[in-house]
Amino acid sequence: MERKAELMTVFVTGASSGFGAAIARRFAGDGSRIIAAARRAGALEELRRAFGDTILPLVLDVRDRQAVQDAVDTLAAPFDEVDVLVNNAGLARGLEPAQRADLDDWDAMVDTNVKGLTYCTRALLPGMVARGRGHIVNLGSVAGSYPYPGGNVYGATKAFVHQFSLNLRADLLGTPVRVTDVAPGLTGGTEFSEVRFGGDRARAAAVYEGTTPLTAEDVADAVHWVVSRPAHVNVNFIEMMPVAQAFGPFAVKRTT
Ligand code: NDP
Ligand code: 8X3
Repeated sequence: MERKAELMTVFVTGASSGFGAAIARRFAGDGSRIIAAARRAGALEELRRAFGDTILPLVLDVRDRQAVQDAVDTLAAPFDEVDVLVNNAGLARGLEPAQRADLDDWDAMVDTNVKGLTYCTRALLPGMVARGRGHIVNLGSVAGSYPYPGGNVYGATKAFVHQFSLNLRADLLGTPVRVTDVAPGLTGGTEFSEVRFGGDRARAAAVYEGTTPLTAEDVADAVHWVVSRPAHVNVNFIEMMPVAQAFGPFAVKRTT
């Protein structure tokens, strides 16, 4: 019999799509209160329609440092004591080799996956420490551990997520606040590849063709599992892949 997570207040970034929406639904299913943050209001309203007033839709661009701080400072009861922050908002843009990549794409990934994640963390962490209760779950990626062609800045942002997560634990020793990096591999059914390929649906679909990829619900399960461990257990890192994915040999360029 699965243990139900204690009812909590969970702040999920990127809740309008993919993993974030699945994570919001997973915790809302327990009766937890969800602050569902993203830039697009429509999907957040859908969550509220599905679960009622336990969902607080929050239109927020995590790249906007002041907006993040203002949003956290003005959270009203019963949403003002956040127990869990899921730093999920993020994106990949492009798959070009570094020498041809678009600097605007690189900026978007650094601003969202790195800076946005740190803004949300810095805004919510003091309250967690003061209340003696909290968990930060960061969405990393296998791209943060294993290089691949065209992964350049995207993978580097996820390597940041991994090391930042571990360094947070170092700073938080002596507090009960927990930190976890959840790093999935190939996961279908989200907008990730469509965003990466600038809206090219056919190219996005080809990424998953002939595979059974992970789903957003698989990732939501992992996030829910780490949060629902007993309070003395900190899961530092979970890396997960579909069975259809594994590792290749190092690439070697040979002269003929
Ligand atoms: P989706 O594109 O489906 O979802 C991304 C979410 O992030 C959307 O809700 C989007 O909402 C939100 N978002 C993007 N930019 C911002 C911003 N500036 N401010 C607030 N919200 C933002 O992707 P996934 O669900 O697949 O990915 C979620 C996370 O998981 C990302 O961090 C991604 O890097 C990571 N990941 C994905 C994998 C995959 O294969 N799918 C595998 C490993 C990790 P909106 O546009 O409304 O703002
Ligand atoms: C998303 C997985 O392999 O496309 O983080 O980088 S991958």
